[in-house]
Amino acid sequence: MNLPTVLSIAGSDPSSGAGIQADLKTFSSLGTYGCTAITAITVQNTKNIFSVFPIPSEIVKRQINSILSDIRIDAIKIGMVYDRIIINKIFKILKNIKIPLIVDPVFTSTSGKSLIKSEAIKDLIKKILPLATIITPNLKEAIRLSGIEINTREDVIKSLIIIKNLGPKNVILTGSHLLSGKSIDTLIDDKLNITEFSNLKIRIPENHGSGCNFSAALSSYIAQGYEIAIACKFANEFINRGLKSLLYIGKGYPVTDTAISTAYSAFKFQVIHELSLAIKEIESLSDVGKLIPETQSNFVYAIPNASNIQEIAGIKGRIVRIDQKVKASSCIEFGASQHVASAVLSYMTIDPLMRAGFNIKYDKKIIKLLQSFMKVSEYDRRSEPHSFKTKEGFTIQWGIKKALLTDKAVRGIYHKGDMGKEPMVIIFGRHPREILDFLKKIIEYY
Ligand code: PXL
Repeated sequence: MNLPTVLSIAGSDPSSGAGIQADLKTFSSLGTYGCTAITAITVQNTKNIFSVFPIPSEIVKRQINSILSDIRIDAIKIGMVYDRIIINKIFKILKNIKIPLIVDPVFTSTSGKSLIKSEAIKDLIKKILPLATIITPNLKEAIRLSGIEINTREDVIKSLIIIKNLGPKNVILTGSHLLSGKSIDTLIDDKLNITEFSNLKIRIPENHGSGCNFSAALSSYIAQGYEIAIACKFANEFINRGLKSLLYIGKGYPVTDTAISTAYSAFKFQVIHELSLAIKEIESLSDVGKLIPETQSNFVYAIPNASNIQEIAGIKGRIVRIDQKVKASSCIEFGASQHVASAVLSYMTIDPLMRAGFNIKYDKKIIKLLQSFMKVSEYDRRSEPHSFKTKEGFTIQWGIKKALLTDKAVRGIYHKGDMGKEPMVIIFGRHPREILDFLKKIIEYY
């Protein structure tokens, strides 16, 4: 078996938030094999960089050559290069090599320490940038490279055009969240198309290593053969997941979690697997049809810490009643349910472990039955503030939170309907199996 490979030419960071160590972790977590050529040893922790020791340029050159002469490399990533001699050695090796090159123009650390000698910046610009398939400046680096102030989206585009004219085929300006509070990465590609990637709306604290990890993820995806715009989209998603779960490993800046994406894929797989087993079992129950409402049912299960309905799996279509039994009308997909998924999402803001949900029909007898073995709460759709009613998916979120105000350990929540809205009960569980057990109990006595 073989994996796609990336060679990272960069500095060492003993705290492993950035540099070579971060690159290797990101490569591994994305299924890529990482090789390294170390340009400098930094002495640092999460608070500060204390000193930088460049590696003799001849040794940098020999590290790169030893790898390229032996291992098939699918992408090369350049990070901290520090001084003119190292840059020129790297240039001489790479100028005739046709491997995709991803350059992170590293100038200073988050703590404000210089990671390149000032006289070497022009060498990086003149020699290395024109060789690059793509470069990944952040806002500060883009300001420095383009020489213009960046205050608006128009400035972002202006600076991208200026930087693209320095010679790289593509440029992606990362994390321009400073401008709008949202994390946006903006790509200018070889045909001068502009594409924005954005999906994080939380405020991001200053952190250590997100730039390295973004370009390492991008390098992995390019090594795996994705075209530039797709690789950028995936790298944006990878880093957003890392930024959402920043690790406070030291007393200083938090670092981005590079393992979360592996865990994320595993969670998604597990959720689909568990849900499909539970659905198979429901389909085998002979008397469950009587619980299905007019508008049919859905069965949903969220990944841990889901923050939107795209992270909640459900049945595309519905679970439909066929005589006394039920059948899933289609496959399981993330983002397939709006209604029941919104209810679970809402519940998870109060108890993150309550990740599964199933809606059944409302009947006084069912409520009585539920009350005999679980806590049940109610909300009145008619008392919802008007401003919520007009927004898609808000009623259910408002209702669930309202029903949970009095008691947090509720497993059944119902409403008795509104104009044109069927009354409904939603059963919640920590796991689809728990919901199955509830359903079996209801069927038995109803
Ligand atoms: O994130 C830029 C960076 C790159 N390389 C090394 C670093 C840092 C930031 O601290 O230490 C080695």
